[in-house]
Amino acid sequence: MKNYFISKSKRLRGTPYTSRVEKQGVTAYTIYNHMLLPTRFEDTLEEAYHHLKEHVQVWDVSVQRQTEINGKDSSRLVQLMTCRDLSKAKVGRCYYAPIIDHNAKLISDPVILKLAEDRWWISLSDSDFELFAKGLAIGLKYDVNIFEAKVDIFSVQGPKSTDLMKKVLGPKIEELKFFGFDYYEFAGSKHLIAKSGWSKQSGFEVYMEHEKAGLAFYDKLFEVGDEFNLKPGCPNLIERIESSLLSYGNDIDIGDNPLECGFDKYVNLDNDLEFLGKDELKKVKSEGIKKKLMGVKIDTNEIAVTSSINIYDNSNNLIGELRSGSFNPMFKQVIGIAMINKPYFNASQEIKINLDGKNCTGKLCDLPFI
Ligand code: THG
Repeated sequence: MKNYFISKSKRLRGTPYTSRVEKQGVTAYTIYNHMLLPTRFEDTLEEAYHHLKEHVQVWDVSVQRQTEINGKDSSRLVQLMTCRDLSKAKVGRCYYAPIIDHNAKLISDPVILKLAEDRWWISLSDSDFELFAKGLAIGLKYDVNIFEAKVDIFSVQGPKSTDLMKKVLGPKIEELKFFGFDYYEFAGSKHLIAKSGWSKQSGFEVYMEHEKAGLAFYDKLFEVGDEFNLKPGCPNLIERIESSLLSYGNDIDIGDNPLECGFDKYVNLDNDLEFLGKDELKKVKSEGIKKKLMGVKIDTNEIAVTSSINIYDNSNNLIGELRSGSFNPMFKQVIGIAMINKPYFNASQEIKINLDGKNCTGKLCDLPFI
């Protein structure tokens, strides 16, 4: 596939780490929340996948922007926008939660951090969330402040991430539980660190608020990282599909509701909570969904998905669309994520798909893949 340059400008913001990753050999970016997100270093995608699963990488994921919502009505507003029950949410924990509109359509699938009883960060996927939140708050006259916090995340991902972090911060970091966060001191500043990240290889996310100390922290990791075979990296398409981590704008978007996306465990309807789209979701639940996110295994070893690709059954009936995919070295074939129409929901349904002029066969499967 031919690739093209991105013309940089102020509008496509860099991050505090851009100078670092450019010295470290970044070779491609995508744009996410109007910012630069590295997508490739010198290693191939497949080399980076194997490295991520064996060692440890540091990623510049500043593009995961934080919308801060604080003030007297902040909990009410956050709950109004999500179908996940946050009434018992605890300070010091992260919550993956679908943000939906009045028709129960997906606006974003952020990680929500509860910083204090009346202070939240919404850690966004590539989506138009902040103006939606502001519009609701203005219209409802809620007593809240909403703004983009000055926070830039770097992520430490891979099986050796705990050993690396321990070397820099000490053994206390080992106590952090999945999706918990706490504050750790480095270079005279406290840093919010969560046990989270967009891979299933275990890792941490450092929510950097103090640029000087944060960059010193980033540099320190590379200073001591050799013994863990540390490399600069970025979210890996092969690993994230294999791990079934969804990508907003690719696998799911504003045309889908959370039940169609398989977010059933984050859809809490039996309660007195007030949130947008609740009646619509109850209706969808009683009538049943008409499309559903599923896995696809395709008998080929090459794919580049740059828009959705139609999927057919053996009688040429359109049964859904492929939304992302990549060759997977473990499955030794292409695997992908697709939105499949009713009544073709059964795993092992045989499929046909045309990839760049080549007719391919394959099968549906349930998510997650592993
Ligand atoms: N970290 C932070 N912000 C983010 C992302 C992140 N914002 C954008 C994007 N990623 C949001 N999407 C996801 C998708 C999946 C997960 C996190 C963010 C995830 N899911 C786990 C899973 O599916 O098993 C755990 C979910 C849970 O147990 O609640 O980690 O990566 N800061």
